[in-house]
Amino acid sequence: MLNLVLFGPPGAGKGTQSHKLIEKYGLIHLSTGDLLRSEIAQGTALGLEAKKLMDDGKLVPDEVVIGMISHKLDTNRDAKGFIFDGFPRTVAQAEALDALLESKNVHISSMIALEVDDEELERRLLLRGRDSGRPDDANPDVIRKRIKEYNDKTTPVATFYKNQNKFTSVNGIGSKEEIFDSIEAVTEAL
Ligand code: B4P
Repeated sequence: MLNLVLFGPPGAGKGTQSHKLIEKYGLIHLSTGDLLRSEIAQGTALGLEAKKLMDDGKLVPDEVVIGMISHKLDTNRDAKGFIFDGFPRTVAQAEALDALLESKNVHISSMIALEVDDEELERRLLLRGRDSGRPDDANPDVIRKRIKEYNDKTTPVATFYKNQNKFTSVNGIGSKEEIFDSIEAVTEAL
């Protein structure tokens, strides 16, 4: 099984590159951001709670996202592999993911991190906010808060995978195709 974690700050292009990887390798896309936005669109209790945090640039509690991922793994037992997009975002989530996968006798193949500077992240997210109306992309203060949450709580996840010799980073600046070529090279070498 090919199980990839796509890693990087908000707006690094995880969602964009996930779609290209799915096209090429036929993997199942597990995006916690998309799963949460779907809960919000359906107006569930979980969605209402998540919306408040997301609109404020904060992370949703670990147990909520771990539960969503566990459910998705159970409902896709015949998958060729998964792309974890935007998950894990804390070390607790990374530990929970390892335990979940171990119970199914599978493991993470690699974490691929997209490196993009803060100025470019802000530019991309504001642009998307204008086009998509995503509330967490519309406000520069919220964007900066998301980047701070990433620096405080999410960057240690890279060390977690470095310690397992599963970490590679690629330049996340350039055309979407150029970046995909770099990701593909890492994937083919696995
Ligand atoms: P996510 O939905 O995961 O979104 P993201 O980090 O903002 O974006 P991504 O990196 O996928 O960027 P994209 O490709 O779309 O998270 C949203 C919120 O959900 C979080 O803040 C948090 O509150 C909550 N959440 C999600 N997962 C969680 C978890 N595990 N635990 C707790 N909370 C969680 O690209 C962004 C833009 O850049 C797009 O417009 C794209 O077109 C553009 N772009 C992409 N590549 C480009 C390139 N090469 N050049 C120029 N522009 C590019």
